[in-house]
Amino acid sequence: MSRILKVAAAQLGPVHLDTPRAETVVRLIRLLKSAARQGATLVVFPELAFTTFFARHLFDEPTRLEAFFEHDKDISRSSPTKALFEEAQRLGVDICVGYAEKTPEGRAFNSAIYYSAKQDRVMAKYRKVHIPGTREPLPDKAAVNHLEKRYFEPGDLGFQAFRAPGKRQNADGAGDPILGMLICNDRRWPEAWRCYGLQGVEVILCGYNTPAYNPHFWGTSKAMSPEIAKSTAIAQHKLVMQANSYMNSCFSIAAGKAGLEDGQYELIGGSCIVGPEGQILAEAATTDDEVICAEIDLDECRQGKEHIFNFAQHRRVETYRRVVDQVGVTQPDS
Ligand code: CDV
Repeated sequence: MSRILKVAAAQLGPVHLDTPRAETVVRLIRLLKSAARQGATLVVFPELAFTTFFARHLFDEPTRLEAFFEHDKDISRSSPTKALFEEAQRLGVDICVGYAEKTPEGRAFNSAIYYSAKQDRVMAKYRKVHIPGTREPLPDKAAVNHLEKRYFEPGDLGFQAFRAPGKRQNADGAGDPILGMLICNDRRWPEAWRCYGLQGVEVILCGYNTPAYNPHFWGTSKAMSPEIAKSTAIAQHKLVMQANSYMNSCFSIAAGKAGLEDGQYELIGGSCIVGPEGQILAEAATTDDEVICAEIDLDECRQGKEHIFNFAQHRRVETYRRVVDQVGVTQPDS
C-alpha cells in the first residue's frame, strides 16, 4: 500500500464584511477543483473560511454577529456550505475547513472539520484551544481589535489524532495516514503539536488568519514599520510550522487567508506545506486565492520518529511536570 499522497493548501484572498457566504463558497469550490486537477486528494482550507475574520469587529447588534456563525450541526449537509462538501465528494477529495460553530446549546467555538470523501461524512472535528486577543475592545479607538476571547470559548475536544479514511491496518501493517488539526494561534504552542506527536501524527492540518500589522494588539514596544511587521509575522509563521514539524517528525499543511480585507485589514498569506525535516515543500507566491500542492511520502516521517525524536526512548517525563502543573511564569528568587 502506497503511503504517498498529493496534498494541497487552498489559500483564500480577502473576504469582506459584506461578502455573501455563497460567493465565498464558489471561490472555495474553484480552489478545490484546481487542487483536484493537480492530483491532490487532501485539501486544507483556512480558519473561518466562509467569512471575513469577523473577530476584529465589535458588533452592537447580536443578529449581526450571529450571521457569521454556522448554526447547523452538520455544515456538510446544510446550505450554502454543503456545496463545497458535495463537490469534494464528487471529486473524491478529502477536505479540512474552518468555520465559526454555534452549538444547539448556544456555545461558540472556532472549529475545523475533516470531511472524508470516501466515507461521505465529517470524520473529525477540532475546536481551537488557544484563543488569542481580548474580551473587551481596546481603549484606543484607532486600534484594530482582536475579540476572539469575546466570541469563542476555548476548544473542549483536546488534540485527538485520527486516521483517514480510517483503517488502522493496511495489508502491509502501515495503516491510513494519522492526521491532526490545529487552528491558527494553536500552531505557536509546542504543547499542542506534542500532544499530536505522542499519537504518531503524520500530517498536521492548520488553517489561519494572521494579521500583517497590529501594533496595538502586540503592545507598543513591538511597534515597527508595516513592512517589517509583515515580514516578521511571515517569518514567525514559517518558523513555528517548520520547527514543530521537525520536532514531531511530521508533515504539516498551513492554509491562510491573505490580502486586504475591507481594503484595510491585511492578512499575511504565506500558506505552506512543510516536511518532517522542517523543510518547506511548497509555498504560496501571492496574497490572493491560490492553491499549492506537494507530493508527500508519509514513510519519510519514520526516520525522525525512530531515531532523533524516538519519544519512547528519549523523553524524560519525570522532568516535565511544570509544563502541565503551571500556567504562567514563576521566576526563581535567586
Ligand atoms: N486568528 C489567530 O489566531 N491569529 C493569531 C494572531 C492574533 C496573532 C495568530 O496566532 O496568528
